[in-house]
Amino acid sequence: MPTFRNPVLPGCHPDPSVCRVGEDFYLVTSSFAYHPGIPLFHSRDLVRWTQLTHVLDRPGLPLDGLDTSDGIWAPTIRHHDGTFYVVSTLARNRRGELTFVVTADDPAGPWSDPVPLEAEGIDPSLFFDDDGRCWLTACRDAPEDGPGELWMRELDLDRLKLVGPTHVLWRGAVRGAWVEAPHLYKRDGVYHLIAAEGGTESNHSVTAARAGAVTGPYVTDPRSPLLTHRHRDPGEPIQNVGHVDLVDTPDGETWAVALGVRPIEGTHTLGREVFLVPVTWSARGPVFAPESGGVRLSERLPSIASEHPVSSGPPVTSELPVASGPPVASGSPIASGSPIASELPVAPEPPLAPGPPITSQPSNTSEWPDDSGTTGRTSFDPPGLEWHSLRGPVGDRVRPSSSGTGLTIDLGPEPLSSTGVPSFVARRQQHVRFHARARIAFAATHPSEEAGLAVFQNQDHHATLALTVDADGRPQVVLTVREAGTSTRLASAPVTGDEAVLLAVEADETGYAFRCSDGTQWISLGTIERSLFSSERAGGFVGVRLGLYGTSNGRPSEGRAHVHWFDYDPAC
Ligand code: 6LW
Repeated sequence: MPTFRNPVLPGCHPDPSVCRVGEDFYLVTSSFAYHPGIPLFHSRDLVRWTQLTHVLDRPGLPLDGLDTSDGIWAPTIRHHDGTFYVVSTLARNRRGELTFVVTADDPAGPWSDPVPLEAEGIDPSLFFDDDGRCWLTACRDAPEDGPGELWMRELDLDRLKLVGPTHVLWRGAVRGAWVEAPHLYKRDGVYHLIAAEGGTESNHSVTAARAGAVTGPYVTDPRSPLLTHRHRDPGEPIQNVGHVDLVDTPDGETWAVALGVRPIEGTHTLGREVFLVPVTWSARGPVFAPESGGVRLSERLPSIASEHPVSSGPPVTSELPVASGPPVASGSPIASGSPIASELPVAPEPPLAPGPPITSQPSNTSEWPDDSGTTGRTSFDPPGLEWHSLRGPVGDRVRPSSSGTGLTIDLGPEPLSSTGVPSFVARRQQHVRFHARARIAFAATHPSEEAGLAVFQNQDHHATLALTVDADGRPQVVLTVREAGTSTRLASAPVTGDEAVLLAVEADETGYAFRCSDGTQWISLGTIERSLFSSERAGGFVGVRLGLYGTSNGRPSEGRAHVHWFDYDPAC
């Protein structure tokens, strides 16, 4: 039986929502405080997804000042009568602040400016009934018999305005935590309200209610939860499953996209990822994963994928050669401060040449790839859709170099620990094991100036490997970690300063190892344990990103760094 590998979107892609138009599927996910917002993906087979655009591709909604995990939450995408609709919420301090709708004729854009809706709470969704009426559902605090409730109001499509009375639909089956992520479907005359309960962590679950009329009354599906891994061994590879959206294929199958995580020894760093789950329908409603009862790493292919094995999209497999780093040998000892840093062996003579080219080869097996992450070298001409900034555009400060290749970073006053808009661009970490390297030239003129590589969870949990100068103006590379809001300088190494420097991070199940080289040898600056960057330790809703940044830490500065290239390669 042909199979594919879950997750179909690895790395931080939470709260997936999907719709189909003809043979084309479109999927959106949350983007939190990252800009541009709401990535939109296309697929013909539900397994291979290519990013088309961002729905929020220009500034408009105020993200400045937000925690990394606030911002744009849980969008829903729907198509009706030639128009695409995305509804979502701007969250602040973990509360819905503004629910809005955007529309487009073409999913690739342009998308309209956000139109505010008078909607309380979070997780809005749209349902288009057979009679052409459109209903918005969402969740909010329950004034009594709480903690949360799903509610509904009609959306006037001509005016994009909520009209008529509010209908309270349901307070959940499992209770104890908010009922959220509602989506409504109609099948054989029955309205199925599918929701998430238990919170997005280990008690996450899919629950349901049904009604004979769109506004209810909704009756709890007593089979709830219909999909969950809350009862499973914590050692199982996929956990926290929930927040589903359903879509029918042209040949009549139903599939769900769900969020889930892949923890290692209880912590995960890649964020909440998108898993594809088969669904059948019974007289009692949807049956998730009818064969296995759960979300699987290896799942049977949708029949449309078997029928059209070479549909458009990214390369089918990613059997990537691992870019082996320069050899490690003895060299300058470095100061290593924190208990979480461990010394690595030091290295000789690194080649400063780019790593091996990345190629993709077709798989010989009957299993589809597990790896749809964007990989390889970035020369930033232009940066791909996988690159983001925090809380707003930074194109005036971080831009493709005028020389044609590479990235120029004008230092910004904001450090990565701020909730402003730092001179920072980043992409998702999509593999537990990876190598990332950057070739960076930067001549700091003051110890407050720094530019380099960042492993970024949020403003209070990240590590930087940065070029700067010491108090005497001597160039050096410094490894700094920030945990729970406290920054600790872990190690430093002198560099010659007149050449570009290689900065590298390699990660596996245990930690992130940092190295640098100015062309003479690799110097190891230490390893930070993996769990420091995990959602369990950092809190919040996002996964790790790998980024490039430059800051003057609040001082006026004309400093400018040049990034020749950035490599990201999964490792076996
Ligand atoms: C999302 C909600 C949730 O809106 O987290 O815990 C929020 N569940 O469904 C952010 O992803």
